[in-house]
Amino acid sequence: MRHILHADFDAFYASVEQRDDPRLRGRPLVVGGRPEDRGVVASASYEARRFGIRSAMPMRTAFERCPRLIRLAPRFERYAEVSRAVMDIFRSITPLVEPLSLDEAYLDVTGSVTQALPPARVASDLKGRVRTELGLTISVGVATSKSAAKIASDLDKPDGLTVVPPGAEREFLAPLPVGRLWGVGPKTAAILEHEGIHRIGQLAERTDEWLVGRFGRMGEHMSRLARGEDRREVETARARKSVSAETTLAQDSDDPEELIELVGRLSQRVGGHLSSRGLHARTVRLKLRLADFTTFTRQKAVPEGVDDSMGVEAVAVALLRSELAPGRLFRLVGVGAVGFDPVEDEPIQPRLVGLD
Ligand code: DCP
Ligand code: MG
Ligand code: MG
Repeated sequence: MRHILHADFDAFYASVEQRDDPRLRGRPLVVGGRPEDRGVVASASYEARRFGIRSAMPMRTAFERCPRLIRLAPRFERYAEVSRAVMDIFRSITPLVEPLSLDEAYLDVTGSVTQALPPARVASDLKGRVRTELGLTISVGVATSKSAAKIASDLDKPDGLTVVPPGAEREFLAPLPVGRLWGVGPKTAAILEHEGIHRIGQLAERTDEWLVGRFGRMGEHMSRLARGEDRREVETARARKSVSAETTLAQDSDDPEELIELVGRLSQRVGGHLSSRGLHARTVRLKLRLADFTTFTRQKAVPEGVDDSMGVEAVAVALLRSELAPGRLFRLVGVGAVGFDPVEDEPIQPRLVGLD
């Protein structure tokens, strides 16, 4: 059995600002773009949330809800610095840290747990260290799987600690709204609600056939998560297995020119990702699906490594050429890069438009 924590800062950007400037503490504060530029709220302090102010809300609406709101422009460099510091604290208790964004990560702490030190203690010790060393609070979920830990960390914010006892995952999830499940966005949630499925427990009771009929492969995934089954491992960037891109052709094709052009474009995407992350791949892989859905891969090791679009493209196109034949119709092509050299973990942070 594994013990996984999911840790997430409370009101991250806003809390960093309140920590750095004591005059802002206890005040309704948001970080985000200017209302006159159609800016949006990136982060709202818990004082601001009492007015119903939330992330992604137009800044203008936020000011309507609370005219004495304080707005600050984001200082991304500062948040990145705090992020590095918290990830260092996480890595000091386990090497198995998977950052999800600047302010959150999964930690596999199985190796730290003993009789005397149950997972809940590991989590509360961690919260204590973050508070004393960084002057900030995190909320932590403790569970035997990633998805349960992530859901748990959000239930008792701010400064929360929620433990899902081993074996009680399904029971824990059952009363929660389906929208909490990983991968269930507002659209899927609406379809489920329409079918009378409001809680995760109701989803767990549906048969796989029903779910797959409605949602395809995604349905299978949802049903497993709803039953508390999630065997995904905590993956450090180091252990990250591949970067890939694929696409289904508008029409099955055996045209060499079209296929080579497509593989070139996919290679650009994969290569761009490698260069921007400073990743070095040792193998390039081509994925092919024929018109009859037969799917296979061809790969080539590159001892000197590839780290850019040109490198990926050269290998991927060579692999493709040996598969081309008149009348051999392809339905899907994909390009991947695998086998990375060690690099520093680097969390990805989505940025909202309209921030200044
Ligand atoms: N962020 C953003 N735009 C969003 C959501 C988030 O720019 N739509 C940024 C600002 C947040 C940070 O990412 O401070 C972390 O995102 P969270 O979703 O964890 O939100 P907070 O940490 O602000 O609040 P919470 O206490 O709910 O975690
Ligand atoms: Mg947060
Ligand atoms: Mg977060």
